[in-house]
Amino acid sequence: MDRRTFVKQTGAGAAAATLPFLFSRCNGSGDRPNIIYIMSDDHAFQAISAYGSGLNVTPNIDRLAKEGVRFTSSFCTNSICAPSRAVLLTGKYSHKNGVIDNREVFDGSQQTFPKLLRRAGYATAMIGKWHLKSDPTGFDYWNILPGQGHYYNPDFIEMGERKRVEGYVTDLITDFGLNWLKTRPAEQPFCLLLHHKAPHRSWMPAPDKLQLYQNRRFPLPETFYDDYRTRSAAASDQEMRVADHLHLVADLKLKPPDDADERAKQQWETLVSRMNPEERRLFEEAYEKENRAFHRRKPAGKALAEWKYQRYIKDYLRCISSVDDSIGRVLDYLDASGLADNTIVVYTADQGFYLGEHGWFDKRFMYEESLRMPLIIRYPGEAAPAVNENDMVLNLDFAPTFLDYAGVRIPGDMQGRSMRRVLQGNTPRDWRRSHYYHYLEYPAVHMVKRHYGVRTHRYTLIHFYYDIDAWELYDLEKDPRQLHNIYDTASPELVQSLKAELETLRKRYGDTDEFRFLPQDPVAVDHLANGSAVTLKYPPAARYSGGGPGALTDGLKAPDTLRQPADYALFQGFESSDLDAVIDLGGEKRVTRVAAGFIQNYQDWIFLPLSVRLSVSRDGRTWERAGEAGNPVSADKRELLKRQFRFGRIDRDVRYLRIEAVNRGVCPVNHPGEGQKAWLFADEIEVR
Ligand code: SGN
Ligand code: CA
Repeated sequence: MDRRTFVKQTGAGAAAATLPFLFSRCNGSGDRPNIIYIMSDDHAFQAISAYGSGLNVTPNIDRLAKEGVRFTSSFCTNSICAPSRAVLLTGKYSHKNGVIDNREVFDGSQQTFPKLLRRAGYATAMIGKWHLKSDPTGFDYWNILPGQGHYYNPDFIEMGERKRVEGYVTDLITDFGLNWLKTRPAEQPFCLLLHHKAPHRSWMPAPDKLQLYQNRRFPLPETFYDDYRTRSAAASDQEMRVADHLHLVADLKLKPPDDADERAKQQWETLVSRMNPEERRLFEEAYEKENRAFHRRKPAGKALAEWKYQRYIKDYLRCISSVDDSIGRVLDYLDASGLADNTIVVYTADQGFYLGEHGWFDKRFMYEESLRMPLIIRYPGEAAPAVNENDMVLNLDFAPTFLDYAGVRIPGDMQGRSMRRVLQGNTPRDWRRSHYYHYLEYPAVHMVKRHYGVRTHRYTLIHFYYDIDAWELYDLEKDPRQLHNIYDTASPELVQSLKAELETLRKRYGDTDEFRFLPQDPVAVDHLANGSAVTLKYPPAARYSGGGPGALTDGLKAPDTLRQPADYALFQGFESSDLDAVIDLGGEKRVTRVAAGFIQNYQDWIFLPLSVRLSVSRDGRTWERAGEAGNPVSADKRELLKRQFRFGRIDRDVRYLRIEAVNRGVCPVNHPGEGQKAWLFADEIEVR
């Protein structure tokens, strides 16, 4: 029996009184509202003109802000993509929904608000960036980007079927969204999640946006040259500085000159690989003049850092311009179709982002720029236009809010709270005055250490842990840019009360210490090269030096099975360069066997060497090949694994050994770091 016949049989009047859902249609007063939730990826509030930054103009987002409620105290609970999305769906913190970092797979069998809405009669759809690894559940229709997705001519997975689609990602997501709105079952209220990939790294603008900002010079953020002086090592040890960690080719579109090395050229090819010839021509042309000037001037030091900032911010804002256009198209459609009045439109991002503040790009930290999300909600029926500066709202609150509007009971295990009364301008007296945050993806790309903390209207208290034990405290009233950590100078009463609040929140939300770090003990090994001098042709990266030059022969090695996430303290890491090591045994010794250990960790861009070669010598001048080993393990293998490359039956009296392990150079095709520098991580070299 379908809904209509059921209503007829029970009698329209009686059903209306007891079963109001059965009467929902998408227009007209008294109906349950439709929901369009638009979320972009990494859109900083600093890059929305309604938020007053002055960087760019976003007329369509501004229009939404003028007609809706714009929040300035909207925060995420874990500032990174997949976790934020899991919080949105479940209304639960990361430690409850399982997606503590970008590496986890979302358990799609758990309770989510789209499932509950669908059960209550909503038509539901999910279009765009998903990033939760498992297939979407709870949607009548889904069409998602695999992983991070591509900007140009991307693949989409539509209801399980993967295909390449011609066009620019932001436009395509909008097309698919509008198409679904036009073809959805008209008798049901609907909930559409429209998730843009833009403006995520590597910030590739659409063909029609490439000329924007060509001759503009953006002012450097005040804190661009922050020296992190008062803060813990977490702030200085990250790897997300514009000056040092943005890649000239892969991120900043500096096409290598014709005489550049093959690797650099390969990076460029990877960047433009999905474009058709016309797109590629427009793209290369747009940057050509500036790129030529760069190669001529070869900027260094501050000039280089500032060049990088300009290129970064322009491409970022160009991507946002397409997102803004997309929002205009959605709003126009709602007007034209008469849906505007009864549709809740949300615009937000999965978290905040650094636009050069503190010298950074990316997110993750509990500092303001990445903690705060832009949030605008328009619902003409119930929410008068306003700017809400006071009420702390969280991405945890979306699920209960949508359920509340749909008249669905909010499950007791959801940890957020409905914002409905806040939107009505009638905030409950007991609305939160502090909130809890926990970031867990470390060690990993960008190397932001694990931390949790509490933010009140005035203070942020943060505890960094795992391979560090450090506290930071900021007075946001006196120090809104968070340059002065006052943890050591603040009054003990203040610190005590914030710590007590933090503990209360941890208890309330059921967060535990189970994710705390216990380093794996190294294994001691005794062998002939123990303590021998090692000369490296290419130096290891400072951060992954294994604690010093002797790391390859210090008699300590990692256990054979490594735990995820890996503790890299024992390894020497080489970024795109080979390991080429000469070991001096200090005198001739009889050598029979040699083993060299390496690891692969797909998600951290670390791969086993393509091959390992062993040579031996008595005098350090004439060398004899003593063995060569290829690598049978595919670079696509995702598990963290360790492999010993072994050489036997050497049986020679030698003083010197040379190990050459070939780094694959760049991450393979279809890897998230496709075309960018690959890492090689070496463990102890055991000689017997
Ligand atoms: C990629 C990016 C990082 C980014 C993460 C997570 N590098 O690894 O800069 O922090 O994604 O982003 S990239 O060179 O591959 O683009 S998230 O939005 O998915 O969380
Ligand atoms: Ca993001």
